[in-house]
Amino acid sequence: MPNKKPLKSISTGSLVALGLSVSSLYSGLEAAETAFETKEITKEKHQPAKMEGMACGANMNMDKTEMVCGSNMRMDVTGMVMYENKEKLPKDCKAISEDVTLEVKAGIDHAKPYPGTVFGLSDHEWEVKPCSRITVEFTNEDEIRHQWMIHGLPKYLYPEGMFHIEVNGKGKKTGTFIVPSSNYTYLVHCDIAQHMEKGMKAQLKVGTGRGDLPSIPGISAAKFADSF
Ligand SMILES: [Cu+2]
Repeated sequence: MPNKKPLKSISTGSLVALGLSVSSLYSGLEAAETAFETKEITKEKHQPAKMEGMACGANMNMDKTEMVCGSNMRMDVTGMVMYENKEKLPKDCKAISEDVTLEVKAGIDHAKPYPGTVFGLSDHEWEVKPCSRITVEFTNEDEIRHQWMIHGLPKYLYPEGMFHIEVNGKGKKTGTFIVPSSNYTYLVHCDIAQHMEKGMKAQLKVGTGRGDLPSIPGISAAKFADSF
């Protein structure tokens, strides 16, 4: 076979050399990534919002009053709102384009229209304009914890790129955040174990969005279909 010869001509030495150069390239990339991460972390350290959020653990009174941890976390025995942002504009937004209120209900009753799911949300998709300020009114109709959690927001405004409402049992919590200008599809879910896998997955499209995420009840098929 004609293509056997070139294979033979690659000696162990050259393979080792190739391995070394690939690994040095990799470690170079890794160093660059680490440098980037360090920069990101350094930047985040200067975010007062995050420090305020982290600093208030010691004085928690879980019995009665809602506790406010800086501007970033409100919590009481019924739940919490984390990394709220009502005022700070994303760098790419000159102004708030519009104020939107999303009324979202969570509970097992909302799973009924979608076979194979157990937990549900009243809506699985929302569309907003770029640079919208979004207020989520999140009502939990079950006796267990549920969350409305969004990922992928800019980390210089939202620690871990996240905004999060949690309601422990029946009740309602409201929180606000501002999205950037890019067309993007953000993941929204409930992070309690198996709740997303069993139906509590949704998407927020900003502008034209960027396609549909997989496994959104009523909207998109699973990435890996069941074999049964
Ligand atoms: Cu849940």
